[in-house]
Amino acid sequence: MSDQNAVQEFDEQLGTRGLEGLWFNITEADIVGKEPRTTLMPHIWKWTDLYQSLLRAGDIHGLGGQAERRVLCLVNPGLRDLKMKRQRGTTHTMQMTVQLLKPGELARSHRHNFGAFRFIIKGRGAYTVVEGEKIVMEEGDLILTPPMTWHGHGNDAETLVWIDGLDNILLNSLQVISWEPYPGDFQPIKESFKSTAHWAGMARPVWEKAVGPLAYKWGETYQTLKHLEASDGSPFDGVALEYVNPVDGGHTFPTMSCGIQMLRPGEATQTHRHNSSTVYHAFRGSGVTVIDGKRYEWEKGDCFVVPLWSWHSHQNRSRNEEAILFSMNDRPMLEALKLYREEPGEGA
Ligand code: GTQ
Repeated sequence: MSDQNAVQEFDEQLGTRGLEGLWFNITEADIVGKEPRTTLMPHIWKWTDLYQSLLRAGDIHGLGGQAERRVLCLVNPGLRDLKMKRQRGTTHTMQMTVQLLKPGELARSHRHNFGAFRFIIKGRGAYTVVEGEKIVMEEGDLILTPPMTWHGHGNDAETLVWIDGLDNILLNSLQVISWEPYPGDFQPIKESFKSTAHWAGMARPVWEKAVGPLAYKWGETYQTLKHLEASDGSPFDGVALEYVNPVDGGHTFPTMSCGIQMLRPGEATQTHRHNSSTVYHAFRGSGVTVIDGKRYEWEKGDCFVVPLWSWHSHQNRSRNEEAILFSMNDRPMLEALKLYREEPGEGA
């Protein structure tokens, strides 16, 4: 018997015993090396495609019955061929989606152990109900639905479009994901309106134990950005803010973080990379993000992904107008596991 046959026969024998050899051969070296390697790909979704597809989904798909939500998932081209839908995230940990709710519609209540947020991008007058508290949705607002909070959405005004961000892809890969419908379609709205969504500044009610619904109004967010306009800002991100969780002062969620950054007219950032991944939404203005040497030009409404360990820098293309990027990233998850790494690029 040739060596090759002996190797194959031995491998098969090991297999029947639930074993596999590890000899650190070339194949493993291909997968694991000195630097992180990712199957994620950089990608941009243009607003015209997103919006047209959403409007079409609005014509074709109603809510209620089989449809819990009317949502389009942004699927990373590097994950497109994975077998299960629940693995085909925007990154290997997070999902960004766009959602449409038409006037008169109700998206029934449910809860799950993955965290979610909404960032409102178009329209006004709709609301989300989180743990019985009715929160109005207006452009630029960020609204959190922490894990296991009941939530549903309603609309008695204009057609509304928002972005959802979820850490469901991570929870799925950890095999701990759970989801349940509200018994009785839509949760009742509380009469007494004392929402934690309306805590003023840094003061919070001492009798509130759990993290309830949280909302960050655009007016306050924008004011903070403008206050910092003349500051140095981050060399890599311009005037960049993280949405802090007011309950513990930490990241937006234990697993993921939301950010908003302003690139001032003509501002161009330095290059860096990190082993967290980021999904961006261009909220205002236009610019270009260079990812591993390739230019991704974005305008208002576009979404794009910067995979982990990719070199990247941003530029506002306008000489007179600011550009504002909303984003989500999985850095908190990496930090919690003490795995976070970051490197400046050449010249930074
Ligand atoms: O609106 O509650 O994009 O439960 C995915 C799952 C949105 C939602 C998503 C959800 C929701």
